[in-house]
Amino acid sequence: MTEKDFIPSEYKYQIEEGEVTWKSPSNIALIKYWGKEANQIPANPSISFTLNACATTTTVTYKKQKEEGKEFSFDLFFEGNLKEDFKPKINTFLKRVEAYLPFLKKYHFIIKTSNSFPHSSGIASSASGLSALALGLMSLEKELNPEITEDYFTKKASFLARLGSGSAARSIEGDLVQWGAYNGIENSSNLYAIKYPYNVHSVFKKYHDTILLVDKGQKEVSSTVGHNLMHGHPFSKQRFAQAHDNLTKLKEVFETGNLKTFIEIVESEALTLHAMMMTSLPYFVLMKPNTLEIINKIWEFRKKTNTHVCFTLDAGANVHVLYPESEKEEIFQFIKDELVAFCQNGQYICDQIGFGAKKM
Ligand code: 2P0
Repeated sequence: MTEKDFIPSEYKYQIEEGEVTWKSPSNIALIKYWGKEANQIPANPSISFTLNACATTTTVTYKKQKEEGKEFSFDLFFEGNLKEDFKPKINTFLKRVEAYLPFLKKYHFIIKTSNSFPHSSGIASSASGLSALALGLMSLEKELNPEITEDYFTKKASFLARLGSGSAARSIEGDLVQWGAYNGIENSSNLYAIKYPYNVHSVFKKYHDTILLVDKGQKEVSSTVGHNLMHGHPFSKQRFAQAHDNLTKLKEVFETGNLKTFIEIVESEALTLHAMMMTSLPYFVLMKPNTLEIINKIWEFRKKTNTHVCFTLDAGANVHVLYPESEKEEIFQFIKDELVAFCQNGQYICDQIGFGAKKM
């Protein structure tokens, strides 16, 4: 499919008003997206676990205006309060998707959104937030044209979410989601994410992610700035090639359930992401001392116990601790005994692999 396929022809129906609510999860990348062209066209393919507990719930209420507006017309509520300062971000998003949703200026929207995770926990809400909003707008499109298929609905929701924020493209479906053109996966696309289409070993069917909140402060560097620093980065070519190689290796791991190799790839991806930040110009370090304390503790514990606990990182100091269901008691005990002490105010979130966004 190309961008053109997402431009609708005339709508069949007139819809005066309505309301829809979607709950959309966050996701954690195993192979990282870091580097992009315009409109969130990724420089390399990525793959993620969809999460379950970390989610945004967004209600979109729409009412047709007497006349089509010159600007977008919407009110935004975050956790019950009118949020003027979030409006520019939504406005930018609406501008980016307008060509694909030509009805936007015909309606007044009330957007009410809330997150399941604590505000400013350092967990990015762009993936869950923009995917939830994209789905809400797609629900209106489906009202206007009930003939669109489920497959088109899902792909276009991911496509629109991507225009808001790259990683949001991966938050529509579950449980393993791939985004970005890659030779080894049929129908993979830079435009939208797809559910990973091949066999996945049962060990990955129930995987845990305990998110350790090491530093809840505002990120010092926005992801958009970070992505852009991959332009002209001395190691970008090797990095992008490595992501393809890692995806090839991971494909085999998903088939066989080889956790040793899984750990190697996932931890290497996390550290490479941060290595890219440390070697860009300007350079920056988003890990905190406690991030490293936790990583070292995980390595020690894994060596001592032969369990399969591992970590991954986002573009921040928080640590995602990943482990299979069969080892959850032992590893969760370890997390409580030895890792939580390194969290800010002892805060952490127990999450696990999830199955995608839900209409409420
Ligand atoms: C990822 N991250 O694959 C990577 C790894 C963070 C670390 O995608 O500019 O918020 O909105 O496309 O998606 C975070 O960046 O950036 C991200 P934009 P996004 O999840």
